[in-house]
Amino acid sequence: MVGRSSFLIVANRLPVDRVVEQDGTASWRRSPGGLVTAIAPVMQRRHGAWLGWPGAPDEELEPFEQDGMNLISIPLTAEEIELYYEGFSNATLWPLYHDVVAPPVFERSMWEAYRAVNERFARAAAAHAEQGAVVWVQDYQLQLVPAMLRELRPDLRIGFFLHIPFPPVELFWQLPWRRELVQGLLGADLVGFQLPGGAANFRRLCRRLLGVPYKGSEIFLEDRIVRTQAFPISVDFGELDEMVRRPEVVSRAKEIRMELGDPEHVLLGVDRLDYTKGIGQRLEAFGELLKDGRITPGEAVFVQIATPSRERVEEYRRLRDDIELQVGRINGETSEFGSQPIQYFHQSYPKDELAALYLAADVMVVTPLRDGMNLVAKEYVACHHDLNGALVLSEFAGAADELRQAFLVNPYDVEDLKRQMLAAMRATPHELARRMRTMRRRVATYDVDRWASEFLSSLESPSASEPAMSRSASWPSG
Ligand code: ADQ
Repeated sequence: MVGRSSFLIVANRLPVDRVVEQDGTASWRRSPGGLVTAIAPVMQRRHGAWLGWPGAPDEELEPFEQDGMNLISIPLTAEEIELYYEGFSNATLWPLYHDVVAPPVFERSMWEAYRAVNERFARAAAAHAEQGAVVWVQDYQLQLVPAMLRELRPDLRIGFFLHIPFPPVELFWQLPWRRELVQGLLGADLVGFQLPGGAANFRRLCRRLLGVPYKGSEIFLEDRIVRTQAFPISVDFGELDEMVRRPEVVSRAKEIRMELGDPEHVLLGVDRLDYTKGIGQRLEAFGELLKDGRITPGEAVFVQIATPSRERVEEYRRLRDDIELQVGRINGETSEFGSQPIQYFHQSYPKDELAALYLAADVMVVTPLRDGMNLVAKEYVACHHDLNGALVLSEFAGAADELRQAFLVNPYDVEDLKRQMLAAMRATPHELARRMRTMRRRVATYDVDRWASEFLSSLESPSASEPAMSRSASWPSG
């Protein structure tokens, strides 16, 4: 039995995946993905507890320890997975917060499940937190938890971080449950966003929707202050930088280039297979460059790695079919015997294999239509101590705010995509080094440790609002 903790992470998923060996024995392995990559090192240092769903329906587990973290499992039924996770989180909030690039689904049953599951997380966090503990709630699946938790445990210091963009007021307004959602977030002492623009959108929304005033980064409720601030997330620069210097990773990178037929340019895309990532747009642009004769099939190879993602959500199933059809069409029209210009892989890879791919790539193509940050762009930069390599980066990724020396591109503009991809392929080593050096300085300085420690020191600083004196948050009428 795990006791109460003074530091808790509350996230949709536990940071582990179950693996079943050939002999049938099951164990847990640290899972890939942005959030886990970012927070696991901090958790291990602080010996905290992590609350989350273990990843399979109806799984009731006793708390257990893994990689120096206490893990507390929150069970979900198959119906809750469908309505809360695939439904309200990924078919309603995900598209709504990403500029409505796909139409959001508004369904009452999904909302009800979202509320019930958020309540379960809040109760579990209340039960496992020591007096005065720090609780850090993660992401869009749990936006009601801060207020629910404050209601149960006003002694806690509660932080919330949103990993995806916070949309402009005009888009958020569509949500039938907009009031409840904003009130949920205002239960936190500190609400963190990737970019200052997201924080500003949130403050404006609070004023318009609830009539609460704000000044600078502070929102004034009747009995306390909620701070809002941007904390751009980052990667473990040191770990990646060390990894790509290992002889086995260096030789694997060389081997990858050989296996690809040793083309002059290796272009690379690495994404969860998600409609916000602009995968179709970049492949279309690459296909046009081939068809226009601006590049030849032997000259350049595009490697697209697409991690399987949310495969039970309709929109994602359709996307997979569309992308695979598109890859087949472009390859069919442009391949020569023995070489296919687009190499497509619908698989997950271990970290060192990804690092070797980053190292092998001359041009990293990151073209989301909207993205909170995009860690792939920063991982690529962290892997190029050789100062070789070009980053083509969408203006709509949060990372573009920091990585100004990338070949910035508007992914909605196919001509711009073609221009920037060509410019990246044709740039001189001197120009690439100049750009890469500045970007590396930025990512090395603002790494994931700094992200987490800045959020936590802001949450724990005395200047943050004192824990509420009353048992519940209150809002002025209006
Ligand atoms: P994601 O949308 O998942 O994250 P991203 O930031 O790019 O997007 O993170 C993906 C992570 O998964 C990267 O660390 C990458 O290395 C890893 N990955 C991708 N493909 C992989 C593969 N085939 N095999 C193994 N690993 C793979 C959300 C938001 C982002 C935000 C992050 C963190 O949408 O905007 O940057 O959270 O806050």
